[in-house]
Parts: sequence; C-alpha cells; structure tokens
Amino acid sequence: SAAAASPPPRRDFISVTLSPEEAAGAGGYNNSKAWRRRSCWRKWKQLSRLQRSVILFLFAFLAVCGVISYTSMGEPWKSLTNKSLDDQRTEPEIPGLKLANPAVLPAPQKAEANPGDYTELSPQVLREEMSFIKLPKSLDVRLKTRYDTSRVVEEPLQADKEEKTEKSVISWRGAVIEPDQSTEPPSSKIKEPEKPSSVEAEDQKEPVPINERQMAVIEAFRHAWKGYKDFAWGHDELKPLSKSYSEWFGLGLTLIDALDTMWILGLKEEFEEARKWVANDLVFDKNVDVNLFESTIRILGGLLSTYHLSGDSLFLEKAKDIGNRLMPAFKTPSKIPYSDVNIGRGTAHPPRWTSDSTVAEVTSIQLEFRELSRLTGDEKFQKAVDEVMKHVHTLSGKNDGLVPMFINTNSGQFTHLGVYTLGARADSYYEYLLKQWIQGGKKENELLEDYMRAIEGVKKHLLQKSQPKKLTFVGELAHGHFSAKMDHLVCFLPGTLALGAHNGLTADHMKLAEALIETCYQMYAQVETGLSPEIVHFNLHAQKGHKDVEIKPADRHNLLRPETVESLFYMYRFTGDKKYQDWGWEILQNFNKYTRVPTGGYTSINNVQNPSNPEPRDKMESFFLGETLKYMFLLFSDDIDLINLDKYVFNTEAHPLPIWVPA
Ligand code: DMJ
Repeated sequence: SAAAASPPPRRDFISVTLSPEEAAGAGGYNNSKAWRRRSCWRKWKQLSRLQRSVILFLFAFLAVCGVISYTSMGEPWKSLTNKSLDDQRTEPEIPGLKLANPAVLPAPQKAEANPGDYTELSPQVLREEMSFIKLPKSLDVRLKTRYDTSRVVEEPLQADKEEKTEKSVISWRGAVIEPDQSTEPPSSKIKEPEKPSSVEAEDQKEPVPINERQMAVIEAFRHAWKGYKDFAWGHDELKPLSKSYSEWFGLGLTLIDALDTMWILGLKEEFEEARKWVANDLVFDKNVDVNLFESTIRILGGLLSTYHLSGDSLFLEKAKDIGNRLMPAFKTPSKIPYSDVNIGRGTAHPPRWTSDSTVAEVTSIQLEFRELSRLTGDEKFQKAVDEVMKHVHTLSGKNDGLVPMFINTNSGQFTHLGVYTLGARADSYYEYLLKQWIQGGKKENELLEDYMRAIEGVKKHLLQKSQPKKLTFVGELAHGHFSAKMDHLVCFLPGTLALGAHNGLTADHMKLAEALIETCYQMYAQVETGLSPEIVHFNLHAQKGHKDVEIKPADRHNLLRPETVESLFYMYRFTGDKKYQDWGWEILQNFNKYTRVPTGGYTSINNVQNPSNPEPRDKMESFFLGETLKYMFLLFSDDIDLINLDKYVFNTEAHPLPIWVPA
C-alpha cells in the first residue's frame, strides 16, 4: 500500500489499496459492466476528500437548481404572461420583507379588439372567442373553468360566513377586534408580511366559472375601450360624442386607471397594448400641475396594483417615478400637503384662492404611499403620509369623530369649522381610516379609534329616516342644522362598514350597511332613468305623491360614478344575498340604455330624470373603467379569490393593494 507514506499527510494525497483482481485488471483492457463500475469506484477513491466534496457539492447544487426550475416552470402566471413581463419581475426590496400577495391572479386572456356594439357581441360570441384560448398546462384547469363558457352558472357564496364564525373576538372601545391585537401599541413600523399564498394550493380549489353577467361587463368594458382607443388614445379622458378627448394632467389617465381592470377581466390583448404605451409613451417629466390626491389614487394606485397583479416591474418603476415627483407637495410649514404639484419642476402649491387643502385629499393618499415605501424600502413616502394622519388624529375641531372639510397648510388646523358631511371633501377620510388599519395588519389602533368614533358620530349626528319608505340615509350638519342632503359619493359607506364588520368590528356596522345600501339602491330605482343623480334630498315628512328622493335641477347629473356598485360588491361578497347582484345588473342595464354611445364609449349625462333625453355630457370619466366596471365584474363573480378581500384592500379608486400580513 502507498497509504500515508510520510508525514505530514497532504490533504490531496491519494491513498489507494489494490486487490489482486484490480491489480490484474489494471493491466489490460476490460469493458465488462462490473469492471467499469469497479473502475469508476477506483477513480472516485483516488480523489482527495476535497475533490470529492467539490463534486458532491456540485451534484447537490445541480439537483437543487433542477427542483427550483421545475417548480417555477409550474407557476401559472409565469407561463401565462409573456416573457418580457416575466423577466422583469422584481421582489420588494425591504430587507426581511416579502410580498404578502405576489402575482397570484391569472394573466389576462386573449380577447378580440373592438368587438363592436352590444347587440353584435352576444355572450355566445364571447363564449366562442374564449374557447380559442391556449393555456399553459399548469393553469389550464383553473382558467378553463373560470372562463368555461359551457358552464355558465351562478353559485351561492358561503366561504366568508363560515370563516367568520371561527374567529374569537373581544369587545374593545365599541369595536370587536381579535384578542391578540387589542393590546398592541399603535405602530407605524412595517412588519414582515405573511408568506405568499401558494399558487399550487389555489390550483387545487374548485374554480369558479365566469357567468353571463360578467360577460356583459366585459362587453361593456370593450365598448368603452373602443371609444377611448379610437378617439382618445394616450389622453386623459374620452369625449365620446365629439369623438375627441379632454386633458386634465396629460398623463393618459383613463389608460392607467383601466390597467388592472383589464387584467382582472382577462383582456390580454388590450392590456398588452396599454402596457406598450406605458413603456414607451408615459413620461412624468412634464411641466404640468397635477392634483396630489387624484394623481395618487388613480396613477400611483393604478400602477402599484397593476404591478402586484402582473408582477411586471415596469409598473413599479413608473410608480416610483411618479411617487418621487409628488413628494414636494409635503414641503409645507405644517407638513399637511399642498393640493397641487408640478411634477416636472418639483414645485408644489395650494389652489390660487386659498392656502387650505381638502381633508379627504390629504388623508386619502396613505394606502398608496405606504405601499410604495414597503416596495422600495424607502421610508420617506410612508413617513410623510403617516405624519399627516398622526397630526389629524390630534386635531381639535372634530365633532364626535366627524371632521371638517378643510385644513390649512400653514397652521395645520382645520378651517371652515362646523360643517360635517360624508360626501365630497370628507368621504374618503373615513374610508382610509379603516383601510389603513386593515392594510397594516390591524395594529394601528389610533386609526381604528378614529374610525369607530367617526361612525358613532355619523349615527349620532347624520343618520335620519326618510318618508314614506323610511330609508336610512346620511345627511349633513352645518353649524348645528341638519340637512337631508346626501351625495352619491356617500354610497361608499355601506361597503366600508361591511368591510369593517368582516374584519371583526361590531355587527351593528353590518346592520347599518344593509340599511344604507338599500337607500343607495333607491337613489337609482326611484329615478326615471334608473340612474342616480349626483345629489339627492330626502323627504323627512310624508307628502302625498312624493317619493323619498327629491332632486334639485342642479344636481340631476350622473357621472358614471362607482360608489353604489362598489358597496353592492362588498355586500354580496359578505352576505351572498343575490339581490345585490340583481340591483347591480339593473344599474348596468340602465348605463347601457342611457349612457352608451354607439360609436364607442359611455358618457356622463346631465339629466337622470329625462329618459327621452338624458342630455349626454360628452365625457367618460376614467373611474368608469377604473372602478365602476371593475366593481360590476367583481359583484357578478362568485369567486371569492378574484381579489380576495382578506388579501387585498382596494384604494379609493378601486385599485387593489396587498394587505401586509405579519409573518
Ligand atoms: C373617484 O375618483 C374615487 O372613488 C374618489 O374617492 C371619489 N370620486 C371618484 C369616483 O366617484
């Protein structure tokens, strides 16, 4: 033996012992299997320990790579989306953080562009179109059934109810919240979210097929999109009658607002085309004044949600760009942001006539900026908006949690005290209290406190019943005087209340939600066109021949707003009561009847009381595609995983953002 001839042994020294047979075989050629095996084994033994370790390590490494690539090939969104999208996917950059909800939705499906008129494109045609879709194996079953047009059915919704009964809850300052969260101090610190829900697990669930009503929404969307594409491509809003466009910020507002709707509706072709525009033509380096709130909820919100749904980093890059350009708004003496920012020059200012900002505007940009911080790891966005909330939390001038409509950017104090509404200029303050609390994992107790107090304030000061139907409505308070006026905008409230109840808040809120959504529906049903006006006044006293709802001439326009449909969606998700779907269906049909423009697009109208001439206004607001049609589609769906409300929270422009889930 040549083993360890002399000390010290070198680490790569070879120690070999030859048996007589081996010694014999070594001399001549022998190709028998046994010999080859022995020969390999001998070569292996001839290697040093280091060499063997390296080889073993390489084998192990290759095996791990093999397993990883095998599983990732199976990810359905990956194989569905095109390669360029795929390659650009990025993960959030905050150390220790993972996306609570990575791209878990199926990629948009193939759909024919410009389908033509409603009557021309029947659900049958859509069914046929959809049968051509080629899907990767891994997602084939799920999507096929989701869009399986041979199984157009409507199924009851049960999951939420069952899940709710399992939660143990305690009472806390009027709210009912989960015990483990009640003792935690308020915190603005971002915690690590829960691991992503696995795609494989979702694939195993029974998929829910698309139904006729959802197809009608797809058709409506495509009709609206046709108008936008033909006459307003890349501009802010379509003017469907004059076949032109209007510009607000000059940033393709409708296109950006509609991106995630296209994704959710499965309109792949349209989505890809719009994506190209975002990649090649969307430029924020422009000398243009934008409204901080509107551009945050529509543009930043739209880009962030599209990033989450598609996994395409293009949208995150654009979100970062606009987010950074909006930051100068916070450079004010009070840190309460100005209403307007010049995104090219980096300067901000209040409106020309005042140094006030609107309360709803400065308190309804938080979901988006907080999410931007989470994704970029740059806390400046979150810090700026959290500071606003903390400041507003401490301010005097509230009335049992109800806030005035204006706040001064110099002093940081509320102005125009004494007027309280849940409509324009205050509405989404209340919505975002609850939604930020949900987004942050239900830990920021100040937000919950302010929300609960405000709803108590609503009950105490703003709720009344109308005559003759005794509809519960939310009026306004001006210097101690109650006004029976309710904006259509207030119809976000039933949905928000239901969302709170779903998240463990008192069942009272659900009762109120049920009463209010009935009222919002009546704001449509009691009107000649079946469409709600912008503002109604309720009758407090029964008068012969009078309905509950009165409309003033200045208020009888309809801007294709989403709030009622939005609330119908939440109510249906949480109760499974089909009447909410039926109400939404009526509304969609009336939009088709009175606001649809044959050459493409939908228009806001001036007179909901005149079915023979609703007086088209020649404008399609971006939220019709961003919100109204999206909520319609979700309302008609029986798939609770189509934007699961335990994983996503919608911003006030209907852009779903992930809920941060603690690890
Ligand atoms: C949208 O921009 C948002 O929903 C906002 O919160 C209120 N106004 C419109 C829709 O009506």
